[in-house]
Amino acid sequence: MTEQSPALDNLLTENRTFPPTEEFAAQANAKADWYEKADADREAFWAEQAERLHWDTKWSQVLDWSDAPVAKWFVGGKLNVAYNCVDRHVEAGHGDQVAIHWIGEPGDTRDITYAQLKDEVSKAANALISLGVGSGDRVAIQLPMIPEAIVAMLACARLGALHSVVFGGFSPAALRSRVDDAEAKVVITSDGQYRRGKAAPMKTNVDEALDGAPSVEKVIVVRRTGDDVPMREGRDLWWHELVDSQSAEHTPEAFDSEHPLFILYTSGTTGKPKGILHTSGGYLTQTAYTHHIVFDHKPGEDIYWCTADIGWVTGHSYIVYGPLANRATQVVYEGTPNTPHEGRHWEIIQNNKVSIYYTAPTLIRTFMKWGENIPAEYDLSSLRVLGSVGEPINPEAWMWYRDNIGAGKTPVVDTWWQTETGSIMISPLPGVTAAKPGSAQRPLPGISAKVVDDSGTEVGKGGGGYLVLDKPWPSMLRGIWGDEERYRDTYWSRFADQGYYFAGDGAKYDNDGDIWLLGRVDDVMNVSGHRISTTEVESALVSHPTVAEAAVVGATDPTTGQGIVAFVILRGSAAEGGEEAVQELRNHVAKEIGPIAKPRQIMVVPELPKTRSGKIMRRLLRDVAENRQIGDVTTLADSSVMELISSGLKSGK
Ligand code: 6R9
Repeated sequence: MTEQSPALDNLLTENRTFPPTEEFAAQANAKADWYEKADADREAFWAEQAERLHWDTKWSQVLDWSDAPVAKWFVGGKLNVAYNCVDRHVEAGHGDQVAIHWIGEPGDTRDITYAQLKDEVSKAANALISLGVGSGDRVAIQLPMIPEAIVAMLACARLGALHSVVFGGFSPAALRSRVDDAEAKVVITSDGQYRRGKAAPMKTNVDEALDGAPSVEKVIVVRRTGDDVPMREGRDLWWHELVDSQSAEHTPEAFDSEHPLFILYTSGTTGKPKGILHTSGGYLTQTAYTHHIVFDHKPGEDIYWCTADIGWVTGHSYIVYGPLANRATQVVYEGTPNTPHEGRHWEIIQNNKVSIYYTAPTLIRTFMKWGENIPAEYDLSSLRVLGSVGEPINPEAWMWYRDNIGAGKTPVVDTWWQTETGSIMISPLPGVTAAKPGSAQRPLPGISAKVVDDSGTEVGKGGGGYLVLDKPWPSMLRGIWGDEERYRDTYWSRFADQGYYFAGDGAKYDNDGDIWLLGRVDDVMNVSGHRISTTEVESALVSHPTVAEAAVVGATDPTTGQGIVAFVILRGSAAEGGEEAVQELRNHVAKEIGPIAKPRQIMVVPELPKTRSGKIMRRLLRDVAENRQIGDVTTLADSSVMELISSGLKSGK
């Protein structure tokens, strides 16, 4: 019998652990026995979590999975999502509590209480009604990080209209394809946006995008930068003229638990963007539940800050729906982290006494590159929970985060989830879990995930393979807008026999059975028959003191099938690189995780190509490594990065 090679090799070991302090554990929202309790009766557990919300009509059945893979949660229940996020807090006497401390990039600020938010959302809802928007209609939103973005989303939710939020910087073509696919009736945008200290246009891009768009009847324009913009007669309306004059009275209607809430497009690695569809009751239950236990959030006490853009699912679930359902007071910041200086985030934390901070590894690595002396200048003692999302966090970045931002003692939660999962699925629980740097560790109580091999059989401890979700969960996607076939194909066909949801990520169990995420399976490298994850090699590179960021790809190799090509950004004085530095890094990887993972080639680059949510686009780096024409760059945060990389390499830098 020949031994079957593993779906994914397990190369990196990590022995550091950080158990919670007694003090934290004593006050934690999460309880250790919830895992068992949820396993004993999952539906009863979720029914209990759904009680966090106000239901106008109670459900008659927790889960209907008879039409799998399309789930129905809290069947027969009725609720209004916006009422749950706003009105009920006002009715409970918290109208004067600040919901949003908004901070504009140029330094202007706005504090919005729950009572004010209720008025704003009601007025915006009345404005949309005046334009003929009703239940089931689609509204596209392309706005910077300003309060109107949140108000617009909640106004749609209040009316049972679906929002489709598009990143502020997306090109006209990207906006247009999303508007067309969803057949949006109304588009909400702004005159411009502040980016890196400058006002940049937005409305002109939207005009270009919507030229001849068949579904669009009205465009609402928020004034943000004050720049002159052309307004098209009969189509375009100013937000302040339309919304401000509306009545602040609006009675929310209760919608079915499975009423659609929003569509959010995710590009995936290739092909046409997928319009991920989420519905109401299950989505709000799980976003509220996870925000409560994963961040240990205490309403009225904590100041919460999630740095995501509203155009990313993280902004939907952990700026808008989860936190507002839980009556959070949160910071919303409009701008970039280095405007006007590299301490901006720490200054905001200090001045607003932020206690919970949730950001992405890409930003943490950027902060590392800028140096720990910058956060050291600020008082960050208000922080008590730190979170990470979007990519695997390298153990060294995790340690840096805890040591330099969390004073060496705050819990760090590495939260794994996807646009498709709607909410956090795998994460340590602060106050419960002994944390390990770089590991998302364990599915949350009520959630089930496994690491399986090619045949769908669960791998043992120490084994690597594919991450699957083997049981339905309340905030799961209900489909891809307009394409049910693609929904089944993309997520449910790979392990159809077992009925597992295939997440597209590689993962492994360590010897304690904790889960480690290893990057997208499309990026896995095959070197002489060894299946090596990009994450492990990148983490080994980042653990070298000269490396700020690293991305690795597999490039065709005549002898080994694929060879590992690494792109690295070096720190400070090391930045020049040179042959010696590169040799040292190759040896460092071999020493950390074994000779098989030693990169064939290391290229020193000034930047890496990233999406707007900060994910490295390895596909484009593979094009460079294999000397191909560079592919589609439309979802890059900064499309000039690829030129920068290619020209630097050609000139031998
Ligand atoms: C929330 C979000 C989903 C993909 C996911 C995975 C990667 C997200 C991660 C993580 C390792 C984490 N990802 N969080 N990988 N550890 N904590 O990012 O949604 O933009 O749809 O991306 O992001 O690859 O499959 P989305």
